[in-house]
Amino acid sequence: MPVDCQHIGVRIKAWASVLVSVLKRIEGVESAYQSSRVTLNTYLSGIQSSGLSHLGNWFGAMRPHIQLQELEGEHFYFIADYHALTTSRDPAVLKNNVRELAVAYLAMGLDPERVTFWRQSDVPQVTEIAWMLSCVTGMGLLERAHSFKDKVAQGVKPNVGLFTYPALMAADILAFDPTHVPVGADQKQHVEMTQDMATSFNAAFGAEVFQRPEPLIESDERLAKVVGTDGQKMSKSYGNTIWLFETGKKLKKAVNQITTDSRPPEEPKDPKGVLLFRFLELFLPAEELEGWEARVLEGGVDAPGYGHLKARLIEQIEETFREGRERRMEFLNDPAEVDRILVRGAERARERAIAVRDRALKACGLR
Ligand code: AQP
Repeated sequence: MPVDCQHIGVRIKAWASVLVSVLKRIEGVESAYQSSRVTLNTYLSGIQSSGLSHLGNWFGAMRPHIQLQELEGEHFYFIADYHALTTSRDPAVLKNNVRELAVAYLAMGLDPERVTFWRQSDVPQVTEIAWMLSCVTGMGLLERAHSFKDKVAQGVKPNVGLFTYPALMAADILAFDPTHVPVGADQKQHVEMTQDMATSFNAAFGAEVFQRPEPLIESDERLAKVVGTDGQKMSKSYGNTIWLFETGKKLKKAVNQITTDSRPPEEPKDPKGVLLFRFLELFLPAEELEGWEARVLEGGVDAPGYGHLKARLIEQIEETFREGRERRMEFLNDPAEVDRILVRGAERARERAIAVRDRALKACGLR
């Protein structure tokens, strides 16, 4: 039978154009679906009141939390005071840390009208959920937690609370059905454990009780894992932090803790090997930063010494948090307003957590 090549070519072209239009439609549906999901997103995260919030907490967590409140969706942020109890032994210090953390969030722009903001211990349903999750969590999962292992390696004497921290954290999250958990890179594993616990519970009782959330981490690694004055991850328990609102002589003292070496200013140096630049990168505009880097790389009589770089860093930290420091004083002078915000937040948070707790109780036969 003779083959009509021209005819086949026309048919292939026609089919190709139908296929392209179908694919375009699928793409359109997908992006419409994604944008409809964006409006439904629920963001949730917390910070331990185990000390004063530092630059790592700010860049890795608090700043993204405050920026996210601009997006449509629901926003939940809390002060993890039960978590702080794993290390805290001074009631007055713990109380003060809770207040300071609440004030820091509010001073830096968290809007309690748009965000449900509360103290973890005001929502006891979370500890009930933590118990239910512990009962479906293998010891092996908790034994693999990097954060626990790092703390023990740093000489922290572990207690059971520190060991089971991931189960309480999973409950903190799952009690509110969030879709996204904005955290620093160090918490990625804990959010993944939360996903595992949600799946284990649902599978164990054959019910869709908990929703698996996704971690949301700054894509810029310098922000996702801010280094401390000794070059390790900045962490309250490592004693290498710079407090967000530090100023004057104390700020100078903190910045002076940033490890440097004894090489003279004239000696050309690779900025990548100078810890101070990890801090300058967080604060200076790109163009200015490049200028300092070029001068350090070149060395010679015009090269800045570590003292110059530290002075510039101090100036920029002071400037960045000037307004926040002023607002902090206003909130510290109005504790009743801070309490009112936390109490109202806890009421809203409890409502949500009670519904999820009841779902879990029912699924496992306790109700
Ligand atoms: N260095 C950091 N860089 C970026 N993000 C960080 N976060 C903490 N340190 C850095 C993020 O801050 C949020 C709250 O952390 P947390 O205080 O609740 O617990 P943490 O991660 O264990 O912080 P610390 O300072 O190391 O506390 P301690 O020493 O008390 O355990 C999280 O989103 C975290 O990723």
